[in-house]
Amino acid sequence: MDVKEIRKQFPILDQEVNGHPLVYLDSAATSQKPISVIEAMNDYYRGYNSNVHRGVHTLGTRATDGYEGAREKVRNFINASSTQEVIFTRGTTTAINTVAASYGRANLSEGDEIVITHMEHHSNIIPWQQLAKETGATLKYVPLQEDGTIAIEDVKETVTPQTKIVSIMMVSNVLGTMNPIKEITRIAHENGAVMVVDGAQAAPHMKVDVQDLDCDFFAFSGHKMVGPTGIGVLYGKKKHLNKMEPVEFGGEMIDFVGLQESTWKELPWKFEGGTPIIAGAIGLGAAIDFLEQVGLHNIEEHEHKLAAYALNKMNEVEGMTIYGPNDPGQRAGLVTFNIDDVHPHDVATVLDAEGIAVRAGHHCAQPLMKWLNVSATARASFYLYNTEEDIDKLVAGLVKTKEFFSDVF
Ligand code: 7TS
Repeated sequence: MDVKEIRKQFPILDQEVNGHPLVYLDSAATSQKPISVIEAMNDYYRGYNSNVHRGVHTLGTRATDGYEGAREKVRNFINASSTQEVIFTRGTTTAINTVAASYGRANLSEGDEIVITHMEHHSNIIPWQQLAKETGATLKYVPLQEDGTIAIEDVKETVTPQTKIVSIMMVSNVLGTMNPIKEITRIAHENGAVMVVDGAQAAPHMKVDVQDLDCDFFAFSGHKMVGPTGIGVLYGKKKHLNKMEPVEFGGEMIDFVGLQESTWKELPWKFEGGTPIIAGAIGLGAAIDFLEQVGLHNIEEHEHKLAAYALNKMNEVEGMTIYGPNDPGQRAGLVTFNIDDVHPHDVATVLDAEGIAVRAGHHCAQPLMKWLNVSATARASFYLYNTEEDIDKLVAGLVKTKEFFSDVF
């Protein structure tokens, strides 16, 4: 993998911020976009902008081909068995909400259980809280190990025959932990529950095979995988999607409309009410082309190397607390940390003055912050365009932050 060549495809990286070359270490929040993705969307708007699925005119046909062609790219990317199982959504959040509102409302009632973990992102907590309130179901949490991993024994203890839904992230956006989703899915199925996977931090970084995982639903966002904002995917097994009611009603998703009753289009369109996110889907298709050309295995390996390098270097800085598994083999390409006596927002501000972009805050995971016993942390997250040099600059910035604050106090 030639990172130098890859970087040339991301024009945004070639700029100075606060007088320093930009070091972008916030890809877990959103990734940057290569020229091919930007151009694919430009080409659509400049050359064949039209609505899809309706007209016979030439531009409309091209737009439909682009949109449905992107669906096939997604199908192949996650190895779904059919494009009927690939629903375009606004992102991970919308995808999980769709499962909760459609599958959840139809299948849960008082006495049933929903199981999640203490490390989930808010978008994989709140839809289930709301569903539990509406249906009288109970929301249960799998506890975490000291090092921020999930023990299979704890999953076995928490999931029971009353559990109807298990919903767990594949990779943590805070701890970097890679969770044993295949094993957890097996436990969910043994208890008669469906398995929902929040794949927002997995799909961009490793090869995902939904058939191998055997999960029932899988959600991810385009913008974290070099694609545009506003587009994401809900994968669902056909046997569930066929029985599920749509959650948005209107144009595009109907077959026959009468005065009192209507019928729905077949999968996947019954879940895509209204004019869809055409440019976004086309951009996501180009993003998938880009990632596959580099190779998901190469990306994963590169990020593991960066994470191991970062853990090593950052552990050498005095007063540093690093969260999540110590073993780089157990974590994806991000490092969440705190420096003694310095607020993470101050860390991020000092780093920003050096042109280094990291995220500080609760990372949309307040229950996890509570579990870690902190109010906030700083996080550096890596992607295919980051280098060891970026990490050297981060570490130099952290040393500077420490010096700055020890002078102040
Ligand atoms: N799930 C996980 C694991 C995430 O990391 C995120 C976004 C989401 C769901 C929600 O995705 P969306 O595209 O629907 O917003 N995570 C982050 C983050 O870590 N920093 O900013 C956004």
